[in-house]
Amino acid sequence: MTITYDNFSGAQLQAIDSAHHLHPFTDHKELRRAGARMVVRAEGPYIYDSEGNQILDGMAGLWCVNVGYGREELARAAYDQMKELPFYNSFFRCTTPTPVLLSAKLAELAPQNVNQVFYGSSGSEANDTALRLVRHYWALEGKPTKRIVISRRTAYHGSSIAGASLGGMKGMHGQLYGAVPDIVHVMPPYSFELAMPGESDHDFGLRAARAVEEAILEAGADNVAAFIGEPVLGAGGVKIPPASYWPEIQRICDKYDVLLMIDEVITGYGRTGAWFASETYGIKADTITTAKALTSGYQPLSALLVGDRIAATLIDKGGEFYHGYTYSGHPVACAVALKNLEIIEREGLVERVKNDTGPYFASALAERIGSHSLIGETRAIGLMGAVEIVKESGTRLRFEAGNAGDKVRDLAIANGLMVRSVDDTIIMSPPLIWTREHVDLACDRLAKALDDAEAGLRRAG
Ligand code: PXG
Repeated sequence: MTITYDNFSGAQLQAIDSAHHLHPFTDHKELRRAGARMVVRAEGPYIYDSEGNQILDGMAGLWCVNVGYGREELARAAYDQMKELPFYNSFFRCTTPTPVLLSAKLAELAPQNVNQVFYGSSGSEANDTALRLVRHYWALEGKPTKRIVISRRTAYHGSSIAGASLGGMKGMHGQLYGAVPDIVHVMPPYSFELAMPGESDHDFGLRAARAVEEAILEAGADNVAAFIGEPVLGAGGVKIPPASYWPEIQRICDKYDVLLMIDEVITGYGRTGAWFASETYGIKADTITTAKALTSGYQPLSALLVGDRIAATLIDKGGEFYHGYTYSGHPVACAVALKNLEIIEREGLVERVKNDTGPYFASALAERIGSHSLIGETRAIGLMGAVEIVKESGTRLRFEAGNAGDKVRDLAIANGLMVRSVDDTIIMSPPLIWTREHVDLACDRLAKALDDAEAGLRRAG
């Protein structure tokens, strides 16, 4: 059965989409040739397309729908708030109740030294705020030369000019035509490709962290404002750092008085089995960027969580901070966030990921996917995971054609599992409501996709 939306068929909507809609991160000519998949509704852990296919959503929308789809309570929270007060701004000494209450809740959930919140509508906006804030902090402290931010290659920090500049995506930098100055990029902690033969995970983690120290020494600590990093590199391919990495980064940043900007747009609100991955890795952050799962994607909202050190200077010495967005502290988005956090708490989703589904997901990937002849490595933390596609299992040898990831992804979707591919890495970040049964189903479908892909990949070489 073809599901219709209002009076349009899926095919009609696709045609109109091709005529007028410029999609993000898309080769438009290619999309117009092929047409877009039309997702028309969703329930719990499943999405449904206009062809009537039910697909298990291994990506939680886009790393965000942590409480799953079809939550009446979230719709109700938005509806009630829209009726009461759909919008009022937070400028000019005004405020509204929901961002106030959400700020208190976030201060309660955040690490101890983090107690202030600045709102935006996206992760990109929040990182723009973070960048302005750390540089402003040093200027207010009488150290205006501390401007450089150190980041990592393959990091993703958003798509605004500041976000793309902070990020380490080569293709994006190629189209910046003038990045924000004073941002440098070092190696990411990606042992699967970057560890040397025989190098232990521990030693590799230290080496990757010391690339940050080298960058600080090269620039001069007096010129370095901050290090920015995702606790686990997400869009770059779920690159999980060795246990030795973050403690060494912390030591280095403390030693040279370099602030720590932690980007938890993906890892925030339970993804790694803690409210924030900063806790998972014992990181003492000066700023924590969050968005996505703050509302489980039901409303666009970001919250930059600001540590006491920066906040004290900003408040005591800063005067007016000339920065903010119309929708900073949007009352409806904040109402939905409050209800979403309540659901996560009430259903114990963070604990479930930590104690049950997270460990189960890691072992299921390792045992049931890791044994496949196309797999070089599987890794997971909480409910985010990756599998590396290679020519020979247990090696790093890639297929020359370079599109194995896309092929397996397409076959996974055809088999009823939504995943993402990053080069030849398949990544997953499912809703936190997944049970062991959903993990099993995902493994069945991914294994089938690998089987379906194998002959073609080997033929192409
Ligand atoms: N930081 C991180 C760590 C992110 O993952 C952003 C910032 C930017 O957030 P906004 O809300 O401005 O998009 C993100 C976003 C992908 C993909 O392909 C990932 C993101 C966005 C779009 C696509 O995996 N992450």
